[in-house]
Amino acid sequence: MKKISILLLFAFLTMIGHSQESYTPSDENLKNREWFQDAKFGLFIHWGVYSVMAGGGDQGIAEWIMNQKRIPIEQYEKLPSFFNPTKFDPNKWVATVKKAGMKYITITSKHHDGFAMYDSKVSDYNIVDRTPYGKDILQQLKEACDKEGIKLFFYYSQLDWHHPDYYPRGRTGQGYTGRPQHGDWDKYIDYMNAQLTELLTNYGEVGGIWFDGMWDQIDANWRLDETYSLIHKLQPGALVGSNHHKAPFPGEDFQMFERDLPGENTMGFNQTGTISELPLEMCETMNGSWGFNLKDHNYKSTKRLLQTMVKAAGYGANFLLNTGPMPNGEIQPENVDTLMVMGRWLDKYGESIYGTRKGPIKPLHWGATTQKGKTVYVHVLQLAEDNLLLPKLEQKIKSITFFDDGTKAKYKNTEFGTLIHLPYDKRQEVDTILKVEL
Ligand code: FHN
Repeated sequence: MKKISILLLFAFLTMIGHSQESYTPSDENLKNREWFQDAKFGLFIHWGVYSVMAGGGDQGIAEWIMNQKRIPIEQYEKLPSFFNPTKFDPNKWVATVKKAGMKYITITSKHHDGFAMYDSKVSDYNIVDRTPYGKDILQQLKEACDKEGIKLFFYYSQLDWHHPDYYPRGRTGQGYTGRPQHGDWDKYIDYMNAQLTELLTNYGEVGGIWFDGMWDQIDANWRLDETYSLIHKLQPGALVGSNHHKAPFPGEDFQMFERDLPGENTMGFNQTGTISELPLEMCETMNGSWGFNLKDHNYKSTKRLLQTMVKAAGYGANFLLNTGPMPNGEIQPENVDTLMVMGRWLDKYGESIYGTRKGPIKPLHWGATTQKGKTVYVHVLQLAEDNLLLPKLEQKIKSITFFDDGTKAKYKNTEFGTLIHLPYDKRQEVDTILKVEL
């Protein structure tokens, strides 16, 4: 009995060291969670000094080039001196985001290479001190976002291939970097918390912090309790999420899925099948790279991206679509084209996406459902037949109309569900939307 209680106490103590067990989100935070779920569509931006190398001639490499090409810190540190994005125009970025129908931006403040894209005072390994450009990207972007009512989230990599105290090392950043084989882990966490403090005090109200990299050594003592409490103390409304590829830990405000719909695991990242009750977000690339890659032209079609966004919405998840800006500061024209097509689609069909929650029927092979009040939007993404059997809904159906022209759809209720007639001449290339009134 005594042994069991000691074990329980130990388990409890390790748990509280790990995450913010006692966390109760503030009213502001809960309000922002609602805003987040309404927003549905955001732009992910992977931008750092690695963009200068443009993937180094390999298709699958961009922001990982330091690790994949085993570039020692001494050499990699030369990259900032080539980084001079004279064409960076934050207002233009934000205008693109707005036209795309996106409501927020999540940008890398520091990726795994450890280089801060803002004016950090706790380390001179940052854009202001080390590049000829010499200006704070985040500051400029935040000002542009504020003018247009776009929320800004900061991506922050907990994994660091540059900091000497990121020791013991995890699965990556080993051997080649030239760092000594010793370091003080707690000093690294202090450094990280100091940088987060800068991000949460120098840029006004931020949407939230998007953590990544904990998967490098998931069992290390990350002192999450301290970090999450710090964020929630500095900005109670800021949403905390972490791409650790596990079910959310206490203290997190949303759950994210990398390049997979919630619950799916085609990429090998989502090791847990858990879909939590927290707001959800799926992030996706437009080609196969996060950062700018000159050789990666494997662009996904706008149809595919729109359909993924719709399916994500069917799970109640936001769609965070990525771009890797070029080293001159411009967004790749191919990406702008894609965003414009998506924006035009949302101009017309946004009612069935924004402000909705997951529908009564989980996404199936033919499509997905979203819901707002008593209206269910049935998104038919692919269907070979001219009839759709919609599984039984709990509430009685009052009417079914085609979103496009408002005409009534023919349907009949059967013991298996509602059979809806979908003639081919009513079909849309991307998504045939039906409005079902309950
Ligand atoms: O290693 C990163 C990768 O570079 C990128 O930032 C993505 C975005 O979700 N996350 C990591 C891998 O899980």
